[in-house]
Amino acid sequence: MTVELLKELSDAVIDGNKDKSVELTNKLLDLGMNAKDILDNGLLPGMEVVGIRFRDNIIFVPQVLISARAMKSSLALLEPLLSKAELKGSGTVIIGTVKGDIHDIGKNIVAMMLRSSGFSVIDLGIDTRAEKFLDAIKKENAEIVGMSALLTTTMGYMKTVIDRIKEENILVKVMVGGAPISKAFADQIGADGYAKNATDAVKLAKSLIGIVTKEETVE
Ligand code: B12
Repeated sequence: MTVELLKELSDAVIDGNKDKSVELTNKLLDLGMNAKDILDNGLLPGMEVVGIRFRDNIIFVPQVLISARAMKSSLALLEPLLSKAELKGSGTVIIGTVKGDIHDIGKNIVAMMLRSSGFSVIDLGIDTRAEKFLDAIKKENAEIVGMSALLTTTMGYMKTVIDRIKEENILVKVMVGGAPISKAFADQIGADGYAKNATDAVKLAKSLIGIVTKEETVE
């Protein structure tokens, strides 16, 4: 039954049916499914299909936008549950999507998961310039800055931000992510870490500030 409902939820995201997506998310929560499972097994697989269809020119920007809207409406229901842990004291993370890039679904999930693991997260939103990152890092005395980029044309901007951080000798760990980013790219631009998804982003953030033991650190 829940497997079918999760499949229906994926389909609602694919179809961009916001009302259905919200209804099914609530139904799964009522049935006792935890928010992380709904995200991983319902919403994300739906968005994956949207990505493939967009890539293959089967659907176009307007359809992707309505799918993103459906996904975001469901995420809004999951956020307070994912953020419930509130284990304060892990550290402060500044996060944002870099300049020129407006993709924020993945970045929002990473922010949500970090909050649920006790990090204090300041989300600078989308299309974020280096100055904005630097100002926030200094103002909040942040331990970590996380940058997201979904476009091959914007991923290079991460290096601009890292170079600025180095120029100003700011002591902050940099983690990067987003679909086109790889560990090799992260190393090349001088980031301290890369994570391929939100779960690994949390492990990475913890390892960057020395919370976990060596065996648990992310490659
Ligand atoms: C949804 C979407 C859109 C939506 C965005 C809505 C929104 N509010 O975010 C809209 C319609 C606005 C859009 C616009 C465009 N898009 Co678009 N979009 C997508 C799509 C289908 C899904 C992205 C997504 O949300 N994925 C789901 C999330 C959960 O995954 P994620 O973002 O990868 O995040 C996870 C990890 O990467 C990681 N992560 C992410 N951020 C971070 C940060 C840190 C610090 C860490 C550690 C980890 C981490 O954790 C996340 C959670 O697990 C992708 C396809 C794809 N396969 O990625 C194309 C895609 C990214 N878009 C693409 C393109 C071309 C565009 C446009 C240029 C289209 C156009 N012609 O106008 C514009 C660009 C606008 C701009 N200036 O940014 C291309 C990019 C190609 C390229 N090589 O650069 C893609 C790959 C589609 C394709 N195959 O052609 N898009």
